[in-house]
Amino acid sequence: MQPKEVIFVDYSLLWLDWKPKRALPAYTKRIAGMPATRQGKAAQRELMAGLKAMGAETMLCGKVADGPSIKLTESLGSGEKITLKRSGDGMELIGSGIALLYGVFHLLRHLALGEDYPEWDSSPAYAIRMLDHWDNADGSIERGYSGRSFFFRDGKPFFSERTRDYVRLLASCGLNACCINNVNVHANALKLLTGSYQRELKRIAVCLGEYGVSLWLSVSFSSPIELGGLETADPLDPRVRQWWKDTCGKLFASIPNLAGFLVKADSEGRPGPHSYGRTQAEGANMLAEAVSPFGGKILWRCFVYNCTQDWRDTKTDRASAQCDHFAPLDGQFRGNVYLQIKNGPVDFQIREPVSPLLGHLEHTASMVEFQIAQEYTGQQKHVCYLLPMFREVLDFHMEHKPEHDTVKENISAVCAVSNTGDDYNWTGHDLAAANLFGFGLLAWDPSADPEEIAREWSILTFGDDPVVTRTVTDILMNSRRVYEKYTVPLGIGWMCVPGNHYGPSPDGYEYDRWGTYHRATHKEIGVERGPDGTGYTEQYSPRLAAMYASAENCPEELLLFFHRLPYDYRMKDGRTLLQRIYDDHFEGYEEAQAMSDAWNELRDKLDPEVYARVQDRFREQLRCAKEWRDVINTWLYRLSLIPDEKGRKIYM
Ligand code: GCW
Repeated sequence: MQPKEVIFVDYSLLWLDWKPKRALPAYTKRIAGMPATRQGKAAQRELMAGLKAMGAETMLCGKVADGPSIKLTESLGSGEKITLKRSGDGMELIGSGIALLYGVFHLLRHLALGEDYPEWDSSPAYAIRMLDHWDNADGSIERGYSGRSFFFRDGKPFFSERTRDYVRLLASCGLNACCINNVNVHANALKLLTGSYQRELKRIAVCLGEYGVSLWLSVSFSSPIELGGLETADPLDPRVRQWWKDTCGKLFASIPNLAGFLVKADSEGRPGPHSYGRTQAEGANMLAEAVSPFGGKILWRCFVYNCTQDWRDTKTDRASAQCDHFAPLDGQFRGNVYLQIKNGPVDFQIREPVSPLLGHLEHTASMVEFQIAQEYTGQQKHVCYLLPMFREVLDFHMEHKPEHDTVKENISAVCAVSNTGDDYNWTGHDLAAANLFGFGLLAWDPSADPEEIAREWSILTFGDDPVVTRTVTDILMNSRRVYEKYTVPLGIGWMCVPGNHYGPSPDGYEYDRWGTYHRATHKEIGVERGPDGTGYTEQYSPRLAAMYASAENCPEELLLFFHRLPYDYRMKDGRTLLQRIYDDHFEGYEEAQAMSDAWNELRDKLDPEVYARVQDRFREQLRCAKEWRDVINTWLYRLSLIPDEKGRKIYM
């Protein structure tokens, strides 16, 4: 006889690990209302389980309760809009099944935060609030820093209890869409389209659906060749179009809750319409037509650029590529195509200007793609809370229209590259879970305050000791600026080790094909992107173009993104450019040290394992920050032979 398999839940529940509360309002004793939908029932179940975990003795009362209660009133057809209102001494939640679920999580969170009557009347800002997984079928994750995939194992989709808990985490912060496989679609993942893994996919899809999360798949543009045996993937070829229609017919019929495809085409070696002399619009529209009978959508990435650039070519500018390729096509995409635009016109760096393409799409649906996987921002070994950056982008005025011209008003959806894996704590660094939670809240309400989110996340995760909350919130809020200071200066980006993108290597990409150059000499550094340079600034509205084109008016944190300047260029505060870079690197390291010291002060206030895990990460962050500081400063000193004015140690 086979021994029975014992299943251990070997992972944390993050902010859903509700802690016992001393005092809960009396209404938490009773749940009234009888939701009929699967999502409504999930809401009721979550409410019951959450309240119990907080220490309430809750009972289900049927339609009406005798005494103060939480009443779940399910109203069909009202989308995601949720109302939480005080009703006598109780609370009433009104909305569709999925809205009730969002309402329940809101209520639980606010009870955990100590609020008795958290009234809320809210609809999400975007209909698609998405996480993109770069998970491969073999279980590895491209740019994954927290273990292996929990969606794939041994070449196939994989379902476990963890899938359910993941989906609960997503829904609890308002996320409602998830693409489970890498945009770089490798051999095994191709088969996701053909029905080979229907059973496994369906299980995942059904589980996601129960929590209102739609399933998306990344597909390869040349699937008709790779899977269909055709010799072409030309989007205008009738056989290719028919192949996609037939394939979608079968796939959508067998996978409930499948919402559409995410496509990386003509990008970093991936196949796409350009190979056939067709435009990005012709490529996207062909797929859009194939998914449209099933209400499907196509998320088409705009990360199209020349990745085989010759470093001797000083005219081609990778930053311009998104706009060059897509702005002229505005209006040519079908209604069910969303253009997915990377934050950062170049690539997810710690500091880049807002992509100008976000101001050029009047007639095309668009979405911003953030990256909470910390590829260039410390790989979840360094603490780097990204919400302040996301807020800056969403609040940015593109200045093409007199009003409603901020990024958050121009886009129709948001997504982020996920930072999760099968590590115990899901995100490698315990503090990186704040990016996951925060991204969800911001996707629901782009005006949410990153500091308030950090505070809430800290209380839900570590309990409500005010010293812990203050310290963790401060660490999170300072972390991006600190990381920026000890790594790459003033928006220039890169300077990281090629390939794995971790740690310093200032010339690592300098003579390479990826179009990411600083072109530093003994006198000056940077690429001029104004009208006398690559002309990139011209992609912005006139006032912004003029502002960025002038070194004097350009925001200083982006100075070297836009300009090539001598080391003795005077910054606004009188320091030279070089001295500012030296100072930032020395200060950045010291501030990282201060964050680590602040964490150490919490030793007696935290779970010892959590404390030690984060302390370990800080050790590595400090080692690496010192490396960045010394390599960048020494490299600049060796080029310029200008010493640090304060006489601090630079290595020769
Ligand atoms: O920044 C680059 C990453 C690649 C990634 C690519 C993309 C999935 O280094 O790993 O590929 O971006 O966004 O497509």
